[in-house]
Amino acid sequence: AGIKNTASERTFIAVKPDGVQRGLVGKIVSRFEERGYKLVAIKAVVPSRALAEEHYADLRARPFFRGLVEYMTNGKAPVVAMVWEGKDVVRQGRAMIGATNPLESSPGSIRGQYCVSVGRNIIHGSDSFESATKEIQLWFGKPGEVIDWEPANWVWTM
Ligand code: FUP
Repeated sequence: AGIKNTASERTFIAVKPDGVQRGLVGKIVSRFEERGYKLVAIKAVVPSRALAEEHYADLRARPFFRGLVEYMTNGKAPVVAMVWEGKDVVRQGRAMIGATNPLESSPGSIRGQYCVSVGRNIIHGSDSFESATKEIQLWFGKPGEVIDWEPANWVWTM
């Protein structure tokens, strides 16, 4: 393996329908902005079954898979899908989100502050560089959907 430049890597973050219904989109966006990350894509979308199944393909054999896909796709609220960019954002994003199991998510994390149930854990974040690449392509695969832009230098420090 070569040296990977994580200074400007990107990750896929999604506020799930329960997070949208609870009005947590702004707070979640704020956390990433305030940490110093750059928002390079955002949209509200009710994913197709095919998209949700592909997104969670690794979990296809798990007992909760059907319910998870149903919840993500039922359209009672959209998913707010985002791409965030910056130093170590894949691993930092996971740290900010907190553990999957609510009993293990630290109280300062997003899940640790806002949810108690693994099946309604309000947010998704890519778990590796490879997952991020796949998920960004899956959710924002059309040309021009991810927008590079220059932050003002007084708020952007590496
Ligand atoms: P995470 O990457 O933290 O979202 O965790 P996983 O990829 O293991 O799980 C993806 C989603 O499946 C979770 F966000 C919620 C759901 N899930 C359950 O409903 N029950 C479980 O026991 C585990 C996961």
